[in-house]
Amino acid sequence: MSAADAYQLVYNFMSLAIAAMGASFFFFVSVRGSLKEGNRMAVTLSAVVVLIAFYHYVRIFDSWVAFGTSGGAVPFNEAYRYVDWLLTVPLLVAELVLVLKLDKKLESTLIKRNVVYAFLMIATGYVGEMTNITSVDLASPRTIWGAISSVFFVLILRDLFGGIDASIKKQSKDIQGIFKILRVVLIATWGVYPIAYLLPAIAGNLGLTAQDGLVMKQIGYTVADILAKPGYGLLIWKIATLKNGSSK
Ligand SMILES: *C/C=C(C)/C=C/C=C(C)/C=C/C1=C(C)CCCC1(C)C
Repeated sequence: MSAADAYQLVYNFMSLAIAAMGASFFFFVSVRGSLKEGNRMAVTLSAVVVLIAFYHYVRIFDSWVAFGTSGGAVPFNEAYRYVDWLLTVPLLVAELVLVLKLDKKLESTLIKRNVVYAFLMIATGYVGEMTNITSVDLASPRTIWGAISSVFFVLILRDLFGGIDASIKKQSKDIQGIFKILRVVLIATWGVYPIAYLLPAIAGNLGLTAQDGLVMKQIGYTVADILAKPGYGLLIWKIATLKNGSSK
């Protein structure tokens, strides 16, 4: 792929992300009013998440354009993504916990603990992201920080899968069904981030160029963000509407 094509491809995905975040913001804001008071919070958080992401994608897009038009002299600012995740990942965890209406004590424990895990996952990942990306050495700082970050990732998944299993079984059949889909979406989309993160470091081992590694990383992060924020928010909304119709 020529450098111009690679630039254009990432540019198009980032542009799509701006559209997806902006459109889903209006959607979540417009549907939240038809939910009962107690079911609204999770959908409100979805709106907040996509609004934060909308703003960051505008900045990400600008930074990509500056990087591309300067022929790489102006570096692309990856920090926008990490600041975005620092804010949105705890909110996404909170959405999932809130929409289930677990008992208050479990709810507050899960939210507090996972906010800390999410913070540590993103912060340690950022340190790794800032290291030399063309290294193919698996013992490089990038992989070591990535591994540390992954420990917190596993702790979050353990809570969202194991920690609330007993409460899920008390929910209606419909909700259990959607919840299963939600968890698959969560693991499939959140799982893309560590893979995308590693691609620049292992591109050489996979027979790809350094440019391919960078392009695939940017597209991986962008597509995962679209699925993990607007896509996930739609499933949360679906659960909230099911809850709306039931007494639980
Ligand atoms: C909307 C943004 C979301 C859901 C972002 C999620 C990000 C992750 C799950 C990132 C995880 C990482 C690892 C598990 C290891 C390597 C470093 C990270 C930060 C990419």
